Amino acid sequence: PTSNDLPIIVESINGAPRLFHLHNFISETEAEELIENALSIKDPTNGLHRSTTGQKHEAQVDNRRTSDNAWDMRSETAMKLKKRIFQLLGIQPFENRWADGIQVLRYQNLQAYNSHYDYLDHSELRLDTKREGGANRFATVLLYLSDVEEGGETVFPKAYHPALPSSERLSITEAIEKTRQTGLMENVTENSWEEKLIGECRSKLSVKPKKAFAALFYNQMPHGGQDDDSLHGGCPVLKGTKWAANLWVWNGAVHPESEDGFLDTEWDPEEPIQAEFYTTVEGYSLWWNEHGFGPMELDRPIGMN
Ligand code: PD2
Ligand code: ZN
Repeated sequence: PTSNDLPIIVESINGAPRLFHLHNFISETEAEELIENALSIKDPTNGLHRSTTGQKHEAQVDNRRTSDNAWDMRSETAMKLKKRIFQLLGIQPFENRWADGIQVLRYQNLQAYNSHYDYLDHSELRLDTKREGGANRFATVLLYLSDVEEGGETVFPKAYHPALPSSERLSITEAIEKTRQTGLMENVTENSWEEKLIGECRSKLSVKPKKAFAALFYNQMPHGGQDDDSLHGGCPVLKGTKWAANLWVWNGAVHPESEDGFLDTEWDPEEPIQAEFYTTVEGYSLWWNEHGFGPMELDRPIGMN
């Protein structure tokens, strides 16, 4: 049970992709605490900043993800929610290494996250979940922290809402046309990715954001591999501000320890050596001879070539 003391209800919404609504999963107070914590984090890596895509040293600003985000790695609320999410997914005991941090997202007017897969598509063997021991993002839990006046849905463009009669399905163009008539899209450029996404948001399967509401979907197939139907996006906010948070849960450790490196192929001396450094103690910086790579963050590995 949440701190509301109401029973959590898991409502099955769709089969492909596997999408569930979560009722009473997060309380209004917890939603407010996540926003307050995000606003109070001052360091540039974890505090609220323009979102990037790609992992670690490959991370870069992406003009198809225009939101701001913060990483809540250690607040009491974030840890409590992480544990609740693991219980929900039936992954016990709780293993912090099997998830990224709680990521708090803020979308202001017209900000959005174009459709993507949360499953990381790398050629790295350790990310291949069809191989024994391979780990990747398994499930995504989205926590909606604020009401949004218009827009800001999470959309699954490969599916229609299963309860929508097929005679009532709109094409993307029809949905864009209809929304343009409401006057909500005056500042949306014609033929932009935001316009197309809005068309999908208003015709395909989507979850409407609401304060203290939550949703769960799976990025992997039951026997491993990416679920191609799990493509999803964060719709442009058309009025108001959207606050949300996510947790990407893996089916194994996010960052395998070196002794788990059994999946790696043999080392080829022609290949550059890569290493990842992380610390469990605060206050350290990373140095190689005279070269300082900067301060180390807890739970934020620095990758090196
Ligand atoms: O904020 C969302 O609705 C959203 C949409 C798509 C979040 C994510 N993806 C994500 O964090 O992966
Ligand atoms: Zn996503």
